[in-house]
Amino acid sequence: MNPKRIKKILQKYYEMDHHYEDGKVLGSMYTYLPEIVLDTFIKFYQANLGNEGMYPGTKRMEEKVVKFLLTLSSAKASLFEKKFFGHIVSGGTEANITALWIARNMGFNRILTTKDAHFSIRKAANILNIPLEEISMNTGKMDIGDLESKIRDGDIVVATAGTTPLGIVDPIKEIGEICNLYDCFMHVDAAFGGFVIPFLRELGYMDVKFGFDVPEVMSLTIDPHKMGMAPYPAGAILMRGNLFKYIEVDAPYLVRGKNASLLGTRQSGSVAAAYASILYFGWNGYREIVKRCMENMHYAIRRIQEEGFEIFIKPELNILNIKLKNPSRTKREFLKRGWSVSINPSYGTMRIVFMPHVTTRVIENFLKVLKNIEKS
Ligand code: 0PR
Repeated sequence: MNPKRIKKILQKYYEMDHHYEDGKVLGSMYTYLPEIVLDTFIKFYQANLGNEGMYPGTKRMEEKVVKFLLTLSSAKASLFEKKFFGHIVSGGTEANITALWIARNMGFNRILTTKDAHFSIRKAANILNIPLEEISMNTGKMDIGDLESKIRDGDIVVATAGTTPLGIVDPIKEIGEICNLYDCFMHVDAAFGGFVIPFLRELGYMDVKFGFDVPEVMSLTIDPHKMGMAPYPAGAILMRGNLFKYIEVDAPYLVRGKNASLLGTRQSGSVAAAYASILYFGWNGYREIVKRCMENMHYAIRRIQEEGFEIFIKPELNILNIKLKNPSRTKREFLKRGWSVSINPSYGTMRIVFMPHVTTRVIENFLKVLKNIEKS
């Protein structure tokens, strides 16, 4: 077939998908990206850090991205002082599995986490055959008292900095203080919050620790492909010390002869693109993104309340929940009208992730549809 015909066929399928530009996507943690970032992805699409010896240039960019992530995570020593280590992986799921895989191989043998931890933690527990015990929550946060009563030596405590359903930050510092009293491994899932919390601190919205400035934190998930404005697949796993040795295997036929990641071959155009994004936005650019997302969310809170709807739980990050009588029905009605929305059935809410594509215009359109559905 000639390319023109192929394009025509593909267009049909393209139009079946949702696109951020359409202004009807409310529940996604991803957004549209600058052209330079996408061009970089295509330029480096052949790179495969599964065989990193063949791509020393892309490997250098991976180190630069990791260095930036370590800065976000308040790691004082740089990558090159050999105190902290990191890999770009396919996403938060792989990052969480990798952290728990390392912890298990170090001898830790039970996971403690909350119901609102991302489902990838449950996947990891299942794959790695580690029992998981739930810690109860208090207004969306891990309950310290319940943790204190259940924790014992050998546990892996998984805290979340920016939960998927509510965008709430567990009390990381207090959890660390409890972990300090036991022989525990503490992992923080900041897949979403890692690119938000440092800027909320600078903007004066909150003042909490979530990273390596909490001395007990051994590993951290932080994803460029969420608020880091990088294309999939780009998650990251950061470690205090070179703990990757616990999962390293010999791979004699590869240029480096060793491999220490869950995936073998891995798409690494996204590593170059994540670096391009860091160059494009820089620290101040990311802060401006967070500022705009928060301002749009506060506009939405005011307008939602004006229209007589109720906000569920005071949001900490750029994730907002609206209390509804029958969220499943509301979701169905939105889907029928061409929207992509997300609900939290256990909280009886609809959830909006304020990514850059969720503008005030999108919110006004959303409110019109919401009023219409809720009245019918
Ligand atoms: N940890 C947290 C706190 C997360 O929110 C997520 C994903 C993960 C880990 C797993 O990350 P990966 O999906 O990169 O493996 N949270 C979103 C979710 O499950 C992911 C998402 C992104 C969903 C875009 C929809 C979408 O359009 O809700």
